[in-house]
Amino acid sequence: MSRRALITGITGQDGAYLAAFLLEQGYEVAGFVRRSASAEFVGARLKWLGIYDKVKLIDGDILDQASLIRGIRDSQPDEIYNLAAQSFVTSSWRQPHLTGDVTSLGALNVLEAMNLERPGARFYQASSSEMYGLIQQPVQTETTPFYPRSPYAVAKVYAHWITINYRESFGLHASAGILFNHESPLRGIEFVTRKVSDGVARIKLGLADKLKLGNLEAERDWGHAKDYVRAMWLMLQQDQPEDFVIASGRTTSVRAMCEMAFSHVGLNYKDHVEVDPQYFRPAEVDRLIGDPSKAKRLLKWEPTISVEAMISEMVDADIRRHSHGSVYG
Ligand code: NAP
Ligand code: G4F
Repeated sequence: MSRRALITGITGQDGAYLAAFLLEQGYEVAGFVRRSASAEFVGARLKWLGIYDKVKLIDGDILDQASLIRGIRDSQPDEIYNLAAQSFVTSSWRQPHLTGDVTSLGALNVLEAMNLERPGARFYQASSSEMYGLIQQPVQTETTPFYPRSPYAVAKVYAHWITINYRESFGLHASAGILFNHESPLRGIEFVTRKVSDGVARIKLGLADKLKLGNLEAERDWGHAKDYVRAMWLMLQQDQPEDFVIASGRTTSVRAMCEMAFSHVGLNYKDHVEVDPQYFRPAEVDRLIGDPSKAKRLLKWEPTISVEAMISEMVDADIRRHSHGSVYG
């Protein structure tokens, strides 16, 4: 009998790639979808990957405890991946309460529902390198202290610790992956890599001439979402639940990432990128770089896609998208 997985946040970047990966492994995959007035746009990423009809979508919101309990009772999952969040850092200053509710208490709601209905299942929490914030060590590991710098990051610290607490209190097989930034052609348009790949495509096609960005000196440890969802699954295949840093071990500035993206289509970023202070953050995370040694050792996980290859893929996908007028094509 095939194993069953339940994903919160299945309509997001990671949810879509994880669903595709689990289907390839022979899982039955279900996911919570919140009600939208624009139903025709829901599941666009799943459609782009050609798996919309292969997953079971369940009405549910991680703020609605009863919907989670019902969804878990009905689908009887062996593995539960909690990916749902208000995940855009900038929005977390504009909607701090909502971010706290969804990103921190949402995780508690999923853990509680699992503990009530399916305590033998395995649980994955989508923790974030944003928790390191004002970094306390030059290279971040599983033991580096957190210093969150946004309402989003503060909420993720709560979700991280409540996962560990439920593991220690109730013996749940609950693991947290501290994932560094990961991107893809399915990345939301508001995040910097996709904003740049989309901007490059528009400029190349003559639809725009300038791209306005914020802090070009920020540095991130970027990887590809396809590689990172594989790590989520590997964590739940371990006998013992544990927490892991998932990163590439290399950091790149926003400026250098722009250079890669523009030069991929023969353009110079200096001719098109303008700094606009409206994109500066009230408190910035200047530099992140993770040490994935533990994941390499215990999970045998390694990233396979370089930041250069990923940015080129994203630019090419956005050029196709603008040429065909489709959302993700
Ligand atoms: P994403 O594209 O923003 O997806 C977020 C998902 O959460 C969407 O499916 C969204 O549904 C869902 N969601 C939001 N509020 C919800 C609610 N109240 N009830 C149910 N679902 C809700 O994020 P992502 O990049 O895939 O990231 C996945 C997870 O990993 C997030 O928790 C994020 O914080 C975390 N993370 C991401 C990265 C990264 O670099 N991507 C790194 C570390 C950690 P709608 O489609 O309806 O909006
Ligand atoms: O792409 P970003 O918005 O990602 P950020 O803030 O690092 O958060 C992402 O990664 C986290 C993992 O560390 C996740 F937990 C989180 O959910 C999300 O997926 O910004 C990256 C950097 C920042 O330093 C920002 O100030 O790019 C800088 N930046 C410069 N100009 C910009 C822009 N960011 C955005 N979004 N837009 C700009 O115009």
